[in-house]
Amino acid sequence: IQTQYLADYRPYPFHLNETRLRFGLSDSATEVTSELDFTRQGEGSLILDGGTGLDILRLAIDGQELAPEDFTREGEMLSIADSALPGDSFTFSATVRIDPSSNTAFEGLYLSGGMFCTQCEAEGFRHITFYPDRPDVMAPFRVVIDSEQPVLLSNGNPVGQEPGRAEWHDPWPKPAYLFALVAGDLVAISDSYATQSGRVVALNVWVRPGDQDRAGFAMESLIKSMKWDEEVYGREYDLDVFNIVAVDDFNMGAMENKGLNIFNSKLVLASPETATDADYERIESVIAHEYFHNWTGNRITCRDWFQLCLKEGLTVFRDQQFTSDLRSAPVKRIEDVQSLRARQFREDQGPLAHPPRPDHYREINNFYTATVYEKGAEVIGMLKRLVGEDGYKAALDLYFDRHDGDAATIEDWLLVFEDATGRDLAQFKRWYTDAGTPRLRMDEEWTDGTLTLRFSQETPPTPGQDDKQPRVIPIAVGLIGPNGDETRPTEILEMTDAQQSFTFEGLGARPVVSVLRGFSAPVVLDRDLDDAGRAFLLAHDTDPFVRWEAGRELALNALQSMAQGGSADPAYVDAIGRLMSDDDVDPAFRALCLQLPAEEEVAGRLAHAGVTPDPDTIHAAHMQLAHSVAEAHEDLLIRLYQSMEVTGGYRPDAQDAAQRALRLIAMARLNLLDGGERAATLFETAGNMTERFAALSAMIRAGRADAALETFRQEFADNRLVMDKWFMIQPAAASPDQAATIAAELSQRDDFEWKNPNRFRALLGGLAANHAGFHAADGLGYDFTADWLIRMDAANPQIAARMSTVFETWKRYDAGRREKSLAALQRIAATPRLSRNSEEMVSRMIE
Ligand code: B3K
Ligand code: ZN
Repeated sequence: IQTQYLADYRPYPFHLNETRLRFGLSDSATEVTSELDFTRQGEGSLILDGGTGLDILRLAIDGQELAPEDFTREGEMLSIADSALPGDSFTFSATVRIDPSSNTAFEGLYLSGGMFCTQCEAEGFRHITFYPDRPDVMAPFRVVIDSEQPVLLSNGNPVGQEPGRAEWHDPWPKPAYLFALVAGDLVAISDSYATQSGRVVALNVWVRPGDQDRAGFAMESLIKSMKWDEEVYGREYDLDVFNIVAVDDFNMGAMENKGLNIFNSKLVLASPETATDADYERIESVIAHEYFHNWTGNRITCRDWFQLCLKEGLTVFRDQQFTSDLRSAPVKRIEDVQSLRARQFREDQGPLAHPPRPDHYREINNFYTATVYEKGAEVIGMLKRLVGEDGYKAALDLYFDRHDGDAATIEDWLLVFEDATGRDLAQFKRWYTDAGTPRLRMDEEWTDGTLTLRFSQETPPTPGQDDKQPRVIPIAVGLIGPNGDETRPTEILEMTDAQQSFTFEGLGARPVVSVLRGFSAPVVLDRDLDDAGRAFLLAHDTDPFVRWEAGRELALNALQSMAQGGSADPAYVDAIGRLMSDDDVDPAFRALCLQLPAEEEVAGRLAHAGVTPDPDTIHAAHMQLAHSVAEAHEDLLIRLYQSMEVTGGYRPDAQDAAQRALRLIAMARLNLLDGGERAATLFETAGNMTERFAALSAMIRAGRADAALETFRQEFADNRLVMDKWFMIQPAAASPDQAATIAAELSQRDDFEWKNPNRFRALLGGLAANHAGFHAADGLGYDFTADWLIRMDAANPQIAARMSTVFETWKRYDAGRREKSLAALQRIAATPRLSRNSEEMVSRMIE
């Protein structure tokens, strides 16, 4: 396998003036004719990317068919002999035949339930035709689709539509990864939007006939996104139409193709009866994310794939801002930190660690990671904290001005911040080029009204990066007086050295330090604060993040000591009771505080402290702490379960969702005392999926779900998305000793349509979400997972490789588990014809 290096970047020697494509669609023999107008702009031969699945029917230059000696095909490349080029400007043309019906990798042109669709990012276009398939080659596109399918869509504006044929023109130069085509039996729900300058845009959400009544929320979310990007970033939409299509078979969440976003149907379709509050929130944010890419990604794209976080980090940051504006900012921040810690910190602390801007890869699809996306967004959050609101706005305006139409780099991005604010960002750049999560240690010294905070930072080695230099860390600090009042509001301390102190003078009494407010930097903070201090912050801090964090630390400390043979610490149980009974506190925030840190997180914390985590003991500790909370606060939980009931019709807004969240977590705690009684009643009576699904999950945990699971299955057998939930929750909520067996049984069912990525992820992801179940000492979880990864790899390498990350923490555990997980990984590695995707992932994990 060849490794690609950032240092090897060379510009393409030709400029592409226009791309014209004609598709003659047919399930197994689609013909694609391309005409590419090139002009030489540098030294080098004409080399085009093109996979082995392209059957060449004709190649020509300026209409002149090429003879066999005019070109060579090697692997995924077509080279044209210099002698075949007539001069500096010419039109290259190819007619190829491809077979969408055999495309189970869902990359390039494929079929999903009889409908044609495409996925080209990162390198899928080369499976459609020969092309300079790299993001820095941009051109306007003209596309003609010949097909009997009733709806024929591509990028840009429609310029001709007649039965059997459609023509599209996209005037905005774009790289091939943003190309899209859809042809199928689809219906739209339609609306329109007038932009701030008065352009009227036709909006459509295309779904299968029968799904229209579940597409309304996606449309509302799109309109909110268009408005928000105008108001907050001054960015307006730039075509006459904006189409969204829902597709059942899709490798990831969604794709920002210019003017034609293609979505996994689970991120479009929602009704109260079929989608949960979490599904609604996710739909809203992903619709926004893809829409926001129109500027951050499409109008300004990436020079090469090493720069992926240029568009992804920024677009995640923007969608996070959008959700905070529409819903609750503190709750959104806490949720984002939870996800960052669970996914990105885990990645950064294991064998797959890489910088937000990697400098080498073997398979780029393996780098659509939490580090590129979520850490990429955190780095922008830090930049904004350092330069302030005004600096950020000035830098972004300059970015859009200076780079519109460009394929840009992280250097370009940092330079607009330097130019707009006058700051030197040379040291800050390490956040982009270095992997690993810094450890930040804080010690306090108090003398005569002066508080000194001594910080030290250290980043542990990561693969290929042994020595780490200090980073710029914005540390947001506030001080709380002994009576609970804030004595110093938030200020940002800028740490740049390995060790650095900051003093606060003229303080009357010793304050409690509220540090890393709003999670001002993606670091692991270490400080000596006793349980009383944490309980104090949980009760009094004005910063919601630190408040939540204090509760979480109490819970983690309790779990950590219980998992090492200690007993449940009353500090957490008492403090959480006080918070729960405070009706002035947002129910969503209370719900977050009542959640216990995931077992996986406890394992990570123990490993970090040098203790080998035992999944079974951690699971037992988790159950026991939840039980202690339930017993200590039964009356309070019952009161919350009753008072938080939402009456009236279902609305997916933040207020109602918050009440449901608090009510349902109260139910989950009470479930440990009432043997699933409340859950069983709720399952029968609830009218929405949020409550029914929480009830079903609680019933599984209470061991009384057999009939309910069957009722649920019968009711939703025709709804793929709901059935995914059914496949997911059974291994996820099972008792650990049964989880792998249950997953194995489910995988034998006829309705386990494993080639569908959502279904596959539901079952394997459900098992992996059961920490003690996946890591069961008998190794059944590892074996089951490896069997299916091997099978999936032959059909869909991207999905197999992505799912293989369930093994990334294998080195943390005891010798018996390590031996079994390593054997599973080695078995995958030894599979004949293993994909480049899985080969890269597995070898990085084994090394
Ligand atoms: N840009 C796409 C992801 C493409 C993944 C390719 N394996 C979706 C997004 O981030 O918006
Ligand atoms: Zn994105």
